Amino acid sequence: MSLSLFDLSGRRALITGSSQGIGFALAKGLAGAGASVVLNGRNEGKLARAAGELRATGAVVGVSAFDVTEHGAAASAVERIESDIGPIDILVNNAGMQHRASLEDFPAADFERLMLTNVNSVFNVGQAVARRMLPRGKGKIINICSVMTMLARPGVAPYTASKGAVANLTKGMATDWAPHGLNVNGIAPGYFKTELTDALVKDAEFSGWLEKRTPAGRWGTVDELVGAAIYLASDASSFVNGHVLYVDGGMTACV
Ligand code: GCO
Repeated sequence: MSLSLFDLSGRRALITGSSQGIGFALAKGLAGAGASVVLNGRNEGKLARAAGELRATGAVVGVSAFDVTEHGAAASAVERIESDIGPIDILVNNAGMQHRASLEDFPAADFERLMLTNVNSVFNVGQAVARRMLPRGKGKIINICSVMTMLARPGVAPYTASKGAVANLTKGMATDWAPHGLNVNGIAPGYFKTELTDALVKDAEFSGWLEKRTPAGRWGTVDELVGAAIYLASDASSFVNGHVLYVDGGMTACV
């Protein structure tokens, strides 16, 4: 009985920014728990390749190419998914970007683009999907935060601000939408080896610091985020709302 709490059979998940990295790993993981998935990204070629790789595992995969920073595009894409593929039961707001520079030199245009990609996207897609989940009285929304939700680091102040905003938007969404049967929570990854962090992984000095700073003593691998996503996407978390689950090897538990 207990394991069936985590069964996602018959559920459909939309994962933004899922042609690579954490998004792709979460799509693969949710599919492994029985969900059919819809991949999103801006690049149709990368999406098609990711969908092909996932279908090869037996997963049921759709694709929806749209720019999550555009409110109208997100609304019409969600409408197309719901009419052409089917209702969205699970939304993972994963799309995000990074730009590293000292704050005094940080270009205003890059600051705005980072906020649009990391924060506005959560509102754009979250609102569009919630408008369909609310009348159904159920739905799961998972927003990808970061350890930078809680901690800053030199050179990534805008990213830190954006991930703090995502965590509080998660709490706001939970507050407004839990009365209608939705569960809205966050996952805050620590340092994982992805395309986004490749430059850091290759930096021996940074990697050495990271391994000392993390109680687990290592970088995470993206498949280690799947369990948290299945939990928050499933009936196992039916009374969990507004929670940000840190998956960080213990980094935020210690100085
Ligand atoms: C960076 C960022 C990212 C994430 C970190 C924790 O400089 O790329 O700090 O690495 O914030 O992985 O999620």
